[in-house]
Amino acid sequence: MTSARDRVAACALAVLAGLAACKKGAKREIGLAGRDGGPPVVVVEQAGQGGAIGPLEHEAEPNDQREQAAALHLPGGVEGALGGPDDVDFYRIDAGPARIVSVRLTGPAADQGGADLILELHDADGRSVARSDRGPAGALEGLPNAPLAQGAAYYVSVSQLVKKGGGKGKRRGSAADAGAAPASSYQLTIEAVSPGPDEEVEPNDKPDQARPVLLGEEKSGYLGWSKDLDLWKLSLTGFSGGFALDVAVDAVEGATLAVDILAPDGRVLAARKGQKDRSLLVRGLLPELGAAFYLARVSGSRSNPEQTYRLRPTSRQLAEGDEAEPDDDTEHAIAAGTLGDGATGELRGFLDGGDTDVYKLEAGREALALTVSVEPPASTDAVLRVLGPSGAEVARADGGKAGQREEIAQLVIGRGEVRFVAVSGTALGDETDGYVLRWSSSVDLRAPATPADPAQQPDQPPADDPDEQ
Ligand SMILES: [Ca+2]
Ligand SMILES: [Ca+2]
Ligand SMILES: [Ca+2]
Ligand SMILES: [Ca+2]
Repeated sequence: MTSARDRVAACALAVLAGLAACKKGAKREIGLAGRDGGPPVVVVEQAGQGGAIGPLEHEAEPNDQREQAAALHLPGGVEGALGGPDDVDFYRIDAGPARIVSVRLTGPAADQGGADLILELHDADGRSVARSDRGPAGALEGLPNAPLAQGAAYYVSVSQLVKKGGGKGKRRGSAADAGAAPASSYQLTIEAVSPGPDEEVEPNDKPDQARPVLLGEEKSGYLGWSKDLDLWKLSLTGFSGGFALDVAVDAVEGATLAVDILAPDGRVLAARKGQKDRSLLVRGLLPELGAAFYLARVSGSRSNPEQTYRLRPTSRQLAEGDEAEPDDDTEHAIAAGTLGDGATGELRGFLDGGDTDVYKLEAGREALALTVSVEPPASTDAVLRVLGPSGAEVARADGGKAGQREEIAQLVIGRGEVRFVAVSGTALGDETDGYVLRWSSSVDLRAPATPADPAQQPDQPPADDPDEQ
């Protein structure tokens, strides 16, 4: 939904940065004009947004303190330069009505004399509201949808990342920085944006700020700044018994996604972490009885002001043997069956983003030998464990590589004892297929005869048949 605006803004920045990366064909027009060595003028036609940026104003030093900050008009922009590693430039924004703004900061790459820039939005008291520190020099820093409260004053600061410590990198205050280093130029722009009905509205890091999402809907949001948290309210109305909730979040370039599913009272029901540049799935959540909604909390390792993630909750009918989350520990283990001579079972599940699945095998009436195996999908390196009644590990299989079967064979289980089977592993977080877990039990021929019921013991052949010698 935001692509047109994003493209325009990205093109504007690309023009600012002197890059030739823009494709024509967008409805909105962008022009760049310089007047005989005068300041560059960036014109952004924003049919839907009613904004235009340009010409860029020039920074006026000193502006190292908030009290010295010049106004950054909305929409507007400024050309400035950091005079050294310790220089900080402040600009003031007067919000007027409550609104959402997109702030973008660009500068040259390191080989063009650029610095690793940091963009930060502060409230009137100087508290950090949002920070973009993606680096390196030349990378876009941006806050794509920062919320401004009505009538409040805000400050934007531009600074640079200075490597500290005794490494071989630049040192603060070293001779090289004392005055020889050229100023690092930057361009800072700001414009108001209007979220569409399927886009997030910041702030949304608290439950009462979460936007509702119905099953089957798709919503989008930004990992908008460092440590941005986005909460979504996943409606569970109309959920039938035997159906489970699946949540998909599409990949964001450069980021490792994390998705937590929370109960209305804030309990974390599932915590998943994906892998860089990959989507993340949370599958098979069985809604608690009476729960009207769950919360999905989306975050990422790195912000991306240009590309949104997309969130899609769906429902799926569970088949016999499908796991139902949460089942991450012995307390929430899935009852997988009762051990007995000749008893078998087959179960299916997913190991999305650091998930662990625990199954409970009920006590048998006789000493048994348990064999359990897991066949993971191609990209998952599975770990199979058997746990005792207290949760302590009694057996483990982790010899295979990704996609290879793991097995624990002929594990002796005493009469009346409970065992848990735990499946975990390094999964991609968005692998389509799940694993298959199989177990079987048989009377343990090595176990001593059960004293309480000797008549039931089958006739056992001697371990060493003399006739075969
Ligand atoms: Ca966000
Ligand atoms: Ca947020
Ligand atoms: Ca699972
Ligand atoms: Ca699980």
